[in-house]
Amino acid sequence: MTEKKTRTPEERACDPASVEAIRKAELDCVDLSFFRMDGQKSQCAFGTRGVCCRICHMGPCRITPKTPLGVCGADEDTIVARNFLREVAGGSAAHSDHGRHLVLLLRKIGEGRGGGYTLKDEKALRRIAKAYGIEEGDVPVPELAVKLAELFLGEFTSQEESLRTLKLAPLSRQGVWQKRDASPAGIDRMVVEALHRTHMGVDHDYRNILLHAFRLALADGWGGSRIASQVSDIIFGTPTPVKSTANLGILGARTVNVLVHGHEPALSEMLAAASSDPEVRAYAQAAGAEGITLAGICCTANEILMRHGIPIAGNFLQQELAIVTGAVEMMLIDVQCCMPGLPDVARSYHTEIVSTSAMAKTVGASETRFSTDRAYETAKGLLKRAVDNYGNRDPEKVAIPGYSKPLVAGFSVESIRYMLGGTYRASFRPLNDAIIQGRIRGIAGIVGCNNPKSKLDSYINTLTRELLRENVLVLKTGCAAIASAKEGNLTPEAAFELAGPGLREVCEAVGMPPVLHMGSCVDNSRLLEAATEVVREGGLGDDLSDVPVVGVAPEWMSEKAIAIGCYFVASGIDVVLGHPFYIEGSKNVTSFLNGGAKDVFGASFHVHQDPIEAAKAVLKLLDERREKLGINRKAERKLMDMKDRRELGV
Ligand code: NFS
Ligand code: SF4
Repeated sequence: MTEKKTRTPEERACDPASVEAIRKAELDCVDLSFFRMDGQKSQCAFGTRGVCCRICHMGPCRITPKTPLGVCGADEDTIVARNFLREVAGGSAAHSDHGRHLVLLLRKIGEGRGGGYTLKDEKALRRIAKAYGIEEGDVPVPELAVKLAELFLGEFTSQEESLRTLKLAPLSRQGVWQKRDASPAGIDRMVVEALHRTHMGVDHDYRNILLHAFRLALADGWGGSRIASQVSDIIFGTPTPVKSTANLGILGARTVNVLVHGHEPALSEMLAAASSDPEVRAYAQAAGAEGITLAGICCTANEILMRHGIPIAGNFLQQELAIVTGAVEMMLIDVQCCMPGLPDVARSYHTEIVSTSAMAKTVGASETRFSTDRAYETAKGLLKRAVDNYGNRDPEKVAIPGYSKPLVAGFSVESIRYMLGGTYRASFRPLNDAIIQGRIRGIAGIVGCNNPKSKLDSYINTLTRELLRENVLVLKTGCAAIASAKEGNLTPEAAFELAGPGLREVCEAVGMPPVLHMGSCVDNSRLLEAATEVVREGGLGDDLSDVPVVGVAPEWMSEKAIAIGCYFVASGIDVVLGHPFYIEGSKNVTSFLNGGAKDVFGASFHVHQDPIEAAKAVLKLLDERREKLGINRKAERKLMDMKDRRELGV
């Protein structure tokens, strides 16, 4: 148990459910990441500044005023840029490998070896195949699935040819990438090349290293992540608006609670199906439970929320807190963002932690290997095991914080198009018009994680409120979206309370929340897709660097967030960070990423540790773009008449 606790529960989290659970953990003497953060109080200044190099064994070398060069002669620019590129490689690899696993499943299904998996959305298959130029209209579905899977696998392995997914970007953006030599070839090759370039004695020019960081990130955003979203839509269905609830209060006092945590949606989809299997339900009832509550943590939560309305137990920093409620029979973990400390927390309660991925074992967790062939059987077996564990729940240790909020999620680009324009004239036109008229000032994509360095959800929610008041439409993914869900901001009613008059009018007319939940972190590719739709619809410039769109990563912690930031910037979208990268040991790297990148890609990073300052920065960036487009006049204040409403398609 970490001794030094310097912050109260109220200082660590802003939602009451988390505050209660942190307090309970203190009483139960359970160690949490929140407390360990305090133990790590003075974190290494060399690491924070990015000037520690342990790439070869002449080192580790640390750059100081007295030792400005490593043993090999590398200076701070080389070292900082190399460390940064390796982080982008880690993040891009994680997203893209997730995408690859889905592509392999798509191919299996097409070949008739998909076990219980089918293609739920054949329309999506045809639509996406068409976008890649391989849909001839008469190819049978299984064959087309195999063809598309092969094409996607080629995106991973292509040696010299640029990614085909890049063609989904606006033409002028493709031109920027060509001109800047930033178009990535195969995703795997880009990751390997990043490791090669950063090996001792290879690439030493920080500009060249950073250019590869952007190139590689593009292979993630337009490649691996985009493919992951597309294939998920084909196999599991393209999301449409769906109602649900979020926060720890969704756990049932008298149900068997099973949490899915991690990122890959294949098993959780099967669990979703199996949780309503009559046999499993009867089994739960026979054990004295009222049923099974299946809920999610982190991005797996977002995946099954988007498609099935399965409730969300919490975001990243709530993974331990969910166990602390004492009411979770089983937590299933796979890849990414699952803390290795979970089994330690679980030891104080009766929760079984089950690791389901052969590449992601955790000491202290039991293992159930999950294969696609027997997926449904495995899912049923796991749920029954959770039921068996229900009897071990210790009523003395149970305290479920009674807080949860309703939400609406499921905003894929397709569903936004329908929502705005209706079935017959589905289009982004009403959104573009609202931006041009100034009713909507611009769009902010708020994404990313939680980080125990700051108060859970606080920055995200403060920033979101500020921007809504200023008529900025907010699109969200990942743990940032869950933060809004817990605040009740993902409901159409939130528009009355929080949105400025222009945004409120649009939300009311369409019946949409002012914050649109677009999915998991790989679904940040949907944000690129949405911004591309805005460009295609016309009237707001011809490149992503023209459109009044800004990305924000408030409480980020993961390498994936760095990769996301880089592909946004390389796509021409400015990104505001709630705290800086580990680059400040190099003035050159810092000034390139936080400024110079604009000359290359038309966008850069901006660091603002205060959410109010961040909101001002977002508005300034949006207004600069509006100014350039010549639409930065004050919105005419008038109430919508019938004509306006008809134009909005309602
Ligand atoms: Ni994104 Fe989603 Fe959450 Fe951060 Fe982790 S779950 S993939 S990395 S912590 S937002
Ligand atoms: Fe030191 Fe150079 Fe080796 Fe890095 S690569 S550890 S700076 S000698």
